[in-house]
Amino acid sequence: MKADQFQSPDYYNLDDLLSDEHKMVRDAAREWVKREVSPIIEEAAQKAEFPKQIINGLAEIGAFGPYIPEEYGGAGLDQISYGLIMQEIERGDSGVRSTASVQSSLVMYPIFKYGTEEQKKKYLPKLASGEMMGCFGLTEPDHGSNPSGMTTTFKDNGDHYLLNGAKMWISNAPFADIAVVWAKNEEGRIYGLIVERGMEGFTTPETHNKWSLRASATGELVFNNVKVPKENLMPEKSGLGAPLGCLDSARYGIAWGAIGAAMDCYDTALRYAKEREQFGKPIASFQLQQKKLAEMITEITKAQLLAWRLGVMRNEGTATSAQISMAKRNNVEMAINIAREARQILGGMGITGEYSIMRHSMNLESVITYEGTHDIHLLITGADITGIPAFQ
Ligand code: TGC
Ligand code: FAD
Repeated sequence: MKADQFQSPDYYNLDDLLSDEHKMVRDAAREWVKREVSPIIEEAAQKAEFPKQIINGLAEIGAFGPYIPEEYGGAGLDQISYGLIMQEIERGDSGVRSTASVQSSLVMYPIFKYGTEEQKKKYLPKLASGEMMGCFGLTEPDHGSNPSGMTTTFKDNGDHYLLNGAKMWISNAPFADIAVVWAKNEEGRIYGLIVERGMEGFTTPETHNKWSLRASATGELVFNNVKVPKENLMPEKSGLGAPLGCLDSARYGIAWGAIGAAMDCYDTALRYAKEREQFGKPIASFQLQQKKLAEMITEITKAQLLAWRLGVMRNEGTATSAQISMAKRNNVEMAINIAREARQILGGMGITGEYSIMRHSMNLESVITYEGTHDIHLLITGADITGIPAFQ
């Protein structure tokens, strides 16, 4: 793979909207990605291996629990810093950002929000340092977009719960030490349980043959009469709103992350177009290529503004779930379109692993599907503006 020459586009001087702390956090993440992710990520993706050696570095740049308070090992940062970290990591690779998103928003966040004080003390510091890795089990083989239909259940069995069922498409499952698992009790009420690797009857078979997110490990969670200690149930929130609350935080991170992937594709295509000559001129001199590049920077700039404004509202505590859905949907579509156009600017070279664009393009096929599909987010906006849910 070519040396990482990334230069971040900032057409509307958005840096002026950032504090010194935001820029410091962002620049540290950017430097780390250049140093530790870019040199190894293509090979990891080609081999379909999660590069475990980056876990410590992710922890050091504050990517595990950026907004979790310092007393629990988190970085204690605001939502804009969290977004900027996700942007920089996904500039490197969506799969690496997935690992950070899951650990922060889908494992640490529910423990922090819905867990007991004992659970917070036991798990959060280790998750923040990367000593312990987690995964999040909501999706099932027969319930993806409609998680409320889940059939994974737990029942009271004296001094423990008995957990049965299966989860599918779970990021980090093959190596996670713990899983935050959403299951129904005997009354059909959804709760989150912390399941630890090693519990009898709990297995995590890996999902192979993915063409997307190849540097991220995906797997199943299978529960066969798993005895889960009662103290592992997170008691502070139940119902579908509990896992969906975690998704709000992760979807927000993706709205920023997708900008990173798009910026990398744009920057690569711009440099290539200025260097590559055909018909005796740089291809950047042709109007058709300029149209592509001009539209890319326009769309990136709009997405940056959307994410920044959403971050401000998240900091104020006023952002709605529907506003988050709009940003996730818009920014991922923006990124996938830019990846496709950028790939074409590189001609044949665009399909090779010499450049990052094809990997981003394939990764974004997962990003547009997970954390709520493109269709589901449109329906969330539709329901919000009309007051009429059209999910069924
Ligand atoms: P609905 O009746 O609308 O809502 C049920 C309850 O939940 C509340 N609620 C929310 N609460 C917090 N945040 C949100 N975003 C919420 N959305 C809804 C709602 O108020 C209600 O509360 P209550 O108290 O009245 O019970 O539920 P529904 O069954 O009609 O479903 C709505 C729908 C389709 C929007 C929802 O189920 C959905 O978002 N589906 C998509 C599923 C999804 O996103 N799965 C993601 C799995 S995790 C993942 O993909 C990780 S990828 C990780 C990575 O690698 O980065
Ligand atoms: P389905 O729900 O079967 O949808 C199939 C198609 O039907 C989609 O186009 C969808 O938009 C459309 N559709 C569904 N319902 C409607 C409707 N009402 N109206 C119109 N169209 C509709 N899940 C986790 O819990 N944890 C994870 O860590 C995790 N990681 C993932 C990693 C990867 C790489 C992938 C690919 C997925 C991951 N997921 C995870 C699962 C992901 O959230 C689901 O794939 C996603 O929610 C969609 O569910 P599904 O695949 O079952 O598709």
